Amino acid sequence: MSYDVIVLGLGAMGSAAAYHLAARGVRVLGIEQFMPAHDHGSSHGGSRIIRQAYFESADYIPLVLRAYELWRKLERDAGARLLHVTGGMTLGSRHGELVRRTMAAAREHAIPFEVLEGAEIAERFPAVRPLTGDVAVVEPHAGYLLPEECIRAHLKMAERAGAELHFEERAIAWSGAGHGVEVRTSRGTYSAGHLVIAAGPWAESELAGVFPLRVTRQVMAWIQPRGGVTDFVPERFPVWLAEDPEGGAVTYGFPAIDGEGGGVKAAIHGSDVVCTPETIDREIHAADLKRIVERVKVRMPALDGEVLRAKTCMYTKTPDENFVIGSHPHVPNCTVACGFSGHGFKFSSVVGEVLADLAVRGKTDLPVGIFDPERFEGRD
Ligand code: PYC
Repeated sequence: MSYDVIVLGLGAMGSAAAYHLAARGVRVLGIEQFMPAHDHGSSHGGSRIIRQAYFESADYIPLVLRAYELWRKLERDAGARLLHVTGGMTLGSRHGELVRRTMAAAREHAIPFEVLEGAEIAERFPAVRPLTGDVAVVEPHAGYLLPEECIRAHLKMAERAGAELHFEERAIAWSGAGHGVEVRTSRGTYSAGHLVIAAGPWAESELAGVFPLRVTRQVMAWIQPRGGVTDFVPERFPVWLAEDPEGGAVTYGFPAIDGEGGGVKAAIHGSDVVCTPETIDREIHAADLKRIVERVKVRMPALDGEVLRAKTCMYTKTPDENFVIGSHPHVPNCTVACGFSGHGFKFSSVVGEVLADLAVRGKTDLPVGIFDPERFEGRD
């Protein structure tokens, strides 16, 4: 069977790409090895942060603003609530990288924020006991997305626009073939004019090591706060990121979005435990939970409670922690999206738009220069 575009991987990025392509009248085939919105990769666990004051680089801000527009459009079209604005708090020393870079990025793009100091932080957010010297950069438009619902909404709209979606079908091999591409799967062989590879942590194997990607094991924990969730409800507790007092390491978390009994989700951003989707240890160990609780209770003492549940997921990191989006360096008619480095989900709506632009027009008007796939060429 022949299509205009085949999308390999229907997770966060692939589902959005399939939707944007189909909405443009392109004949799309989407192929996914699992059932939709699965928990084997990087886009599960009920919540993902969305924020505008982008400490990683101000270059992401025009994209995240477009992502907000597209999330709201998707909500209207699919009839689903996906994006919840709670406000966001970035906590740390005024002199630390996290706070300084957050404020600098916000100023560069006139993103609104205010800075709370010392006792003001606990007055606004009673669950927080700031450390000496802490400030909180508070941004009003931050919040969280429901990742599984977002993926389902993109897939629903893709199918409604005419995309053909195959689940529980594993890609075995793909190749550039003349003016197009060919994909062999566990069920058949398909050809298309263009291939989009959005394989998440499977990118390393799908792309045969073309990019220097490093997949790491991450653990998310849902902690029952001592004394209950009163101080953690979204009206009193925003999504947050905090930098360790020694600098560098970042923890993050969410309000109690599932009410009393649902716990408060928190995690450490990044890890040194390298894995693959096949080798990751999906068991949760006492040491995993201890590591998270020890870190978050420093500023949120009530999070010293019982861990109700926990789950592993994976980051796929590039050396500079910027995404890889663009043409495959060696295969014409192939666009790649990978290396989302643990901060990509919020962008998936706009990444879908970019991938559709690249597959159909060979270019995009959105600013994606920092994601150039060729930037690693010639590096060790
Ligand atoms: O994308 O904002 C984010 C984030 C923070 C920690 C992990 N992801």
